[in-house]
Amino acid sequence: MSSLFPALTGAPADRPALRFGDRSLTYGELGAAAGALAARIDGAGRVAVWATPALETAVAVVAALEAGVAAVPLNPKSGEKELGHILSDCAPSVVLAAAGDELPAPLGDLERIDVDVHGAGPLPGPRPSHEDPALIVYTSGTTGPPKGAVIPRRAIAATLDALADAWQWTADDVLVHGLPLFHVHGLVLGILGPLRRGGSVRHLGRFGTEGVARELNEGATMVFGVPTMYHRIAQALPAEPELAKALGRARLLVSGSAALPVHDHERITAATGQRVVERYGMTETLMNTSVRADGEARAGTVGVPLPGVELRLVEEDGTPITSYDGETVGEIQVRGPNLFTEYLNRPDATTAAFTADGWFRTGDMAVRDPDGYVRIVGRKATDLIKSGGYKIGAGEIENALLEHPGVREAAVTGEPDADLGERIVAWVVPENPQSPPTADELADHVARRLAPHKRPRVVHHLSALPRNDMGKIMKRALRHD
Ligand code: MCA
Ligand code: AMP
Repeated sequence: MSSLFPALTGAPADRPALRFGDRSLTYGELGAAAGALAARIDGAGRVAVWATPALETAVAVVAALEAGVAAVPLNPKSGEKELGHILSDCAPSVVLAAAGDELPAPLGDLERIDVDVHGAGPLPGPRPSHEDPALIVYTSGTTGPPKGAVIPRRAIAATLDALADAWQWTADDVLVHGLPLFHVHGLVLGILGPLRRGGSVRHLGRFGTEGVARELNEGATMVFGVPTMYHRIAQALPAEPELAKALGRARLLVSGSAALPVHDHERITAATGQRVVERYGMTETLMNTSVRADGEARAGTVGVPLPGVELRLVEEDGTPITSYDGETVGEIQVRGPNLFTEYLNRPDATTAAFTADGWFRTGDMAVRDPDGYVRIVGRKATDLIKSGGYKIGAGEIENALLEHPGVREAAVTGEPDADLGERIVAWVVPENPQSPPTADELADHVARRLAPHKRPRVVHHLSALPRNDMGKIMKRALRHD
């Protein structure tokens, strides 16, 4: 396979590639730094990448892809339990991190390589094959610890080229980006996407409306964000006329990872004259659909299947729905070169995720308009929560809560939240009703063990959880009194 990033050798060496705050790299510098690091990790099997929002993360991932070594991006805020699980599951031989970054205990036994963003070495010659794993990205399921989705090089190339077609995305685009770099959205779309096009990316370090406005005023053309970010933009617009003007200059505003409420679409369009384009994807499938840059804007839809992606809706029993009537709800199944290959070490989960003829079951429920536009209406599993664009399994948090000595029983649900889409709610039966653990204590406990975004935002104490005759918790019957 040819390089995923032809611009590393084909673009003028002084062309800007990456900027994080006041640190930046041109294509020439990125190629040299990635070449030097690729030589050091050649044959390493798998490398973990301490995925802070920094140049080092981008250089580390590009080096791994050039070397044909699978990279496992790690959330630098992962708690010990989550990190321990990921490391024992994927068994990396090395961790790549920025010099000076402190790594927590579970990484202590691994060889560490500090990423030198000013390194210099030639890019490796022969390329790995299409099907070789490029990334292993951990993603939550309804129960149990996160699973590692193995994403091949072919899927990254296919999805980024399909998006280039849908969004008319070129080397002239400059992306403003404030997403984390340990998930598909921020890493594959936000970093690898501009680099594959030969364009550039300016990462804000952390999302803020001032940063978005500043970069758009200084020539950036595109914004990628999760709905929470667009909600915060919509909230800020009335008081920040400069933000409206800056957004009005953008070529393309893209939202994804969860549904952007129509109200936020409308507020942004009214204030800026711009529409926000939604696309729909998943860690396991990369991108499936999008509203096209040259297509009709239709708030509340995720557009049409991307080139090369087959998409169908199926009934509960698996029968395909053939009518596009905008009303019949079915589960979305997809097939195409954008799909992952497997869940690492989980053949059972991999088999369950696909039909016999190779369609991936997304678990997302949708209808299709007569002209093919897809509208997502919900999810099959109520135990999957989308909060701030992060997918979080209820079971994983319940298990963490049960490890707290003050918790006898626990159930976790999601409830609507204007900012986060959904917020995590914990329903807890305390060991001692006279001195139940506080909400902050439980939030800290979960944040420390798993990750801060998985912490419950609301905690209710109950004397018992509602259960059916089989002893199963009836989550729909959970009420606070
Ligand atoms: C608060 N904090 C804590 C605690 N409480 N830390 C430890 N213990 C606690 N008890 C810290 C947090 O770590 C965070 O720090 C800060 O306080 C604020 O936390 P929080 O309220 O959770 O964050 P937020 O500012 O509300 O975050 C909103 C956000 C974020 C910026 C929109 O949710 C986000 O970045 N979402 C992106 C998710 C994403 O990329 N999803 C892609 C996956 P600090 O601020 O320092 O961090 S989906 C995907 O990839 C598919 C393919 C797709 O379709 O895209
Ligand atoms: P993840 O597993 O974290 O990659 O998240 C994938 C899930 O995010 C999908 O299965 C959808 O439920 C949801 N998702 C992604 N993009 C959208 C969107 N534009 N609208 C609604 N849901 C979305």
